[in-house]
Amino acid sequence: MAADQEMQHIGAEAASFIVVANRLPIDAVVEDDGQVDWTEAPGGLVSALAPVLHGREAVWIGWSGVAADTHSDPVVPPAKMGSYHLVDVPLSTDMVQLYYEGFSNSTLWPLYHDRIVAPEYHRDTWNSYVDVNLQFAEKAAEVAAPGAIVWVHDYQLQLVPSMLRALRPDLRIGFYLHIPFPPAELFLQLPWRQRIVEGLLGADLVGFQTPFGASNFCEVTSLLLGHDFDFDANDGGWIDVASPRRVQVDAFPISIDVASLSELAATPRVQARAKQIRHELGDPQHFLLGVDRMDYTKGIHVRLRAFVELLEDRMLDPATTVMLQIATPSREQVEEYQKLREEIELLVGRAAGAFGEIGEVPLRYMYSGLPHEELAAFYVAADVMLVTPFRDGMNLVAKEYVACQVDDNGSLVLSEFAGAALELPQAWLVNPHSLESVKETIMTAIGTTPDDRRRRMAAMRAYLSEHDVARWAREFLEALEDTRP
Ligand code: ADQ
Repeated sequence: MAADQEMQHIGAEAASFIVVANRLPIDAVVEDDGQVDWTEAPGGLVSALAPVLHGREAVWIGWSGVAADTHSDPVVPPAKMGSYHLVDVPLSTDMVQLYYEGFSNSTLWPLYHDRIVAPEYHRDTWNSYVDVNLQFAEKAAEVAAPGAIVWVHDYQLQLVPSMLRALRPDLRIGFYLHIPFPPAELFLQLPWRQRIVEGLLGADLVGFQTPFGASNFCEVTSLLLGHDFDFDANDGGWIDVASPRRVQVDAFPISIDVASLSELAATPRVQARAKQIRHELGDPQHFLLGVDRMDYTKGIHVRLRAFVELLEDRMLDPATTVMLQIATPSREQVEEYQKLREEIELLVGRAAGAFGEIGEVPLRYMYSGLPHEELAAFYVAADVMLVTPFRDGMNLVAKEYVACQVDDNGSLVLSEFAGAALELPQAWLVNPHSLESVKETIMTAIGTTPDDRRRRMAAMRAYLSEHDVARWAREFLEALEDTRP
């Protein structure tokens, strides 16, 4: 579609602020008659950006989540959601398989998460990744006003910054990676490593979750392209002094809407539901909780094994302790995710056989997503939250749990390999590769004094109340606006 037709379609003047992300913030609901309906899927990014959007004409560019060739009628997402005009990037079933399930989730995702499973390197998935990135870049180039700000998100779109720069040199482009950026010895395995680095360097600002991600990126850029970086101690960023545009690289740890989640957790409705949940679980003395997308990076089986061994060792009493794992279905078309689900369900089934009495099963499991308020009630109800990923960019579940402990009660067991560990050192930090240390840490968290528990939780809550998602968005966008004139 030509630029002015696209503008007519979005019903806006050319946009001054553009978000480019793999997914639009909407979900398709397929009705019984095959019609596709849409619901808003607000999420963290939408609420984070709300305060910075005042007075701006904003566009969100992304895929609807429905392959364009799976329905007889064309799949047309709504033109607007909240304050955003939505611009759909239609993807065919082939593209979803190659670009999304293939290169994004079977190559980049495992490579960037420490090779927990082996990444696959296929030329056809790479070629599709290039094609789809170009489609996103072209859409952004079509709708952007002169000098607009474009914020590109995540590992699926790492080529967009340079492609967009080539089409529209006038734009100010920021890129943010939500997952870890791996160390050189891993990243250099990628056959298309240089293309990815050059893709990212099309941005004016490249943001990562942690300083490790930022310094890993600087290192591979030096190794592959010979660029030097100056560290600016004042604002903590690195500047690529070899690039004429002086690309800035920095860490911006993402967060959550702390105030509104704490407010929700404190409501009588959620507090009452939390009590009811404990009651439904048999009013256990200790209630341990895990909440994750079903993903092999999250270390779900590590915490389940630790829990089962603690029961076997008689360190925990199955009559008075309950652990619940809630796992949201995720990437179910990818083989590694199917294997993981089978492995987890086998573990849960064995534990039920070994320790379950009638009406008394210490390890519970739900394979479903929960509504926001219900999830908050589970967080409020849990005595110990187990967050044990092998590698995680940030991990918002850890922050959500802390935000919900409005009485400063509750213990967080947190992997050292989650970005959140750098910000929440008062959690019970644990190495998920060591089953013994996970077991010991669970027991320490359960056995700590009420005073110690409160002191730790209060410190984490104080930190988070100052570092919420609105601050994250503001700091990124201020840094982006401060890059070259
Ligand atoms: P994810 O890998 O998806 O995100 P995470 O940060 O924990 O991981 O966010 C998951 C979100 O899904 C949370 O908001 C959580 O509440 C929600 N969720 C999980 N299980 C749920 C359930 N059963 N029902 C309802 N909601 C559920 C990626 C990176 C992270 C990074 C985020 C944000 O992998 O490292 O923190 O992006 O940048």
